Amino acid sequence: MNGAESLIRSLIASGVDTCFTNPGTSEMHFVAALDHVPGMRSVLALFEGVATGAADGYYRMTGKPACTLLHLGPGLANGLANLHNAKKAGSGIVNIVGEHAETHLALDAPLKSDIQGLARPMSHWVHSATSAAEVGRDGAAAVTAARTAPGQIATLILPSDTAWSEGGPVATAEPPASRATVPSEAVAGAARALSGPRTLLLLGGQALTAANLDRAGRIAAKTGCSLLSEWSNARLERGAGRVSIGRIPYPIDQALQVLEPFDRIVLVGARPPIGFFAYPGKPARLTRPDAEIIDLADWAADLDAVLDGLEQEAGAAGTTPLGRAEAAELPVHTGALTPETIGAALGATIPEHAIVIDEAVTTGRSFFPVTAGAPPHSWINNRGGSIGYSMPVAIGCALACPDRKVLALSGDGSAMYTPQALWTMAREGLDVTVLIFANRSYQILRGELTNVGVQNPGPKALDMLSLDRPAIDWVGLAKSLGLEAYRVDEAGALTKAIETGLAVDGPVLIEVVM
Ligand SMILES: Cc1ncc(C[n+]2csc(CCOP(=O)(O)OP(=O)(O)O)c2C)c(N)n1
Repeated sequence: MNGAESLIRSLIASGVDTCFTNPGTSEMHFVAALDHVPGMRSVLALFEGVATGAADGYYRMTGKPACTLLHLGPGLANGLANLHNAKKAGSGIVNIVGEHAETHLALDAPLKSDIQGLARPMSHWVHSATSAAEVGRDGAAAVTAARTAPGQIATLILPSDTAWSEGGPVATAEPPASRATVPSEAVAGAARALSGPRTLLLLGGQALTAANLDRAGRIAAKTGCSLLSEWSNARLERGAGRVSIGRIPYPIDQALQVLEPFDRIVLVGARPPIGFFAYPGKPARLTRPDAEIIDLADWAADLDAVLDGLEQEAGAAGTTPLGRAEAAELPVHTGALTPETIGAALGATIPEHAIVIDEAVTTGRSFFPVTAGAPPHSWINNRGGSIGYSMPVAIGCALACPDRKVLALSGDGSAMYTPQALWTMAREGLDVTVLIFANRSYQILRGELTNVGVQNPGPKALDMLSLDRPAIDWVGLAKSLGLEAYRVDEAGALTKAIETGLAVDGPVLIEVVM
C-alpha cells in the first residue's frame, strides 16, 4: 500500500467519501489509488473553483467534509475564491494539494510555488506531509480539523514521493468535539433583555434550522422581540409551516432603517451587523450607536442548547410560534420579466424540499418575501461575497441530496466566473435547474457607482459594467456543455420553463432574458 492509498483509506475511515478533483502529474498516485480503494466517489471539475465550491455545497447540506484534489500552488490558487466563501460560511473542507517530490523542490521546477503561503489565508489548518508512513495520520488530522465547529478549511500538502512511497497505517479522525456551551447566567440575562421593548433577536448559522426557528418563534411570541437573520446565511430553512424570518437588507440605507428602531440586539450565531462595504459619509456599523449588543453565542457554540435555554428562561415553551409562513397559492404571472414577476414565478414553482442557491444579485433582491409561502425548502446565500459560487455549490448540494431538487439562481455576470460547473452537472447527471438572469450587465455595480458618490459616470466607467458586447449565448453555451437549455423573455414562459426544468432528472439551464 503506497502513501496515496493509505491517505484515501484514512479519509474514508474518517467519513470523507466524496472527492472533487482537478489533478495533474503530481497527483497521479492519488488518482490511481482511487481505483484500488473502494468507497471514494470522485467527481471531476474542469476548474478548481468548481471543485472547492462543490465541496462547500456538500458540507452545507450534509454537515460532513468532502475533499478536493488540487494541482500544486496554481491549482489551489484557482480554487481560493470559493474556499474563501466556504470559510466565511463555516463549511468544513479537506483540500489535498499535490506538491513536487522533495528531491525536485530544490530544482525550482516550473510549477514550484509557496503552497503553504497560498493556502494559509483561506485555511484554518495547513500541513505539509513529510513521509509516506505518516500520510494516513496527516489525512485523519486534516479531517479532525475540518470538522471543528462550525466547519473549517484544512489543507494537506502532499509531495508526490509521500504518495508513491510505501505507506504506513490507516488512521481515523477524532470524533468531532462537542460545541461550546454558553453559561446559563448569560442565557438568563439575554432572555430578560428579550422581554424588554424594541429588542431584536438576530440569528445565524445553526440557529436557522427549522427546529431552532420554531424555538425563536415561540420566544418572539412570548417576549415580543423581533426576529431577523443576517443578509447572507450559509443555509436557512424556510417555506410554508416554518417560522419565516426576514434578512437585514444588503443596501446600506435600507439596512440602517430596518435596524434603527432597536435598543437591544441579542446575537445567537450572528455577528454584530456591519455594512458589506464602506460608503463615504455612511456608518460602518448598521445598529444605532447607542444600541446595546448582547453577544450571547457565536456560530461555533451549541445553538440548539442556547435557543432551548432562552425558550425555557423566557417561559415560552408550549407557546405557538409567531410568524409561521402560510402556504401561498401564487397566481401565474404573464408579461414582462421583472424582479417581481420572476419572484412570483419562483414562489409558484419551488417544490417541496428544494435547495435554492441564491446568487441572483440585483434581480433577486425581492425574491425572498414572495417565496416565503412556497413548500418547505432550504435557502443558501454567499457569505463571502466572491461571485461565481452558486453553480459550483449546486453540484455539491445535488450530490449530497440526490432526492432533492436544486435550483441555482445566478446573475449572468456571476455565472461567468465558473461556467465549467455546467459540464460537471451534465457529466454527473445532477438534478439542478439553473436560472441565469441575463441582464447583460454588472447591474449591482451601476448602483454602487452612485452609492460611493460618483456623479455622472462616463462612457468608460459604464463600459466596465456592461456585458452586452457581445451578448453571451447561454443556451448555446449550456448545450455545448451537455445540458438541456431554454431561453425565455416572458413571465408565463419562465414559469413553464422552470416546471420543465424541475420535471427533468438531469440539469437544465434557463436563460432569463431581462
Ligand atoms: C471574485 C469577485 N470579483 C468581482 C466582484 C465584484 N462584483 C460584485 S457583483 C458583480 C457583478 C455581478 O453581476 P451579475 O451577476 O450579472 O448581477 P447583477 O447585479 O447584474 O444582477 C461584481 C463584478 C466580486 N464580488 N467577486
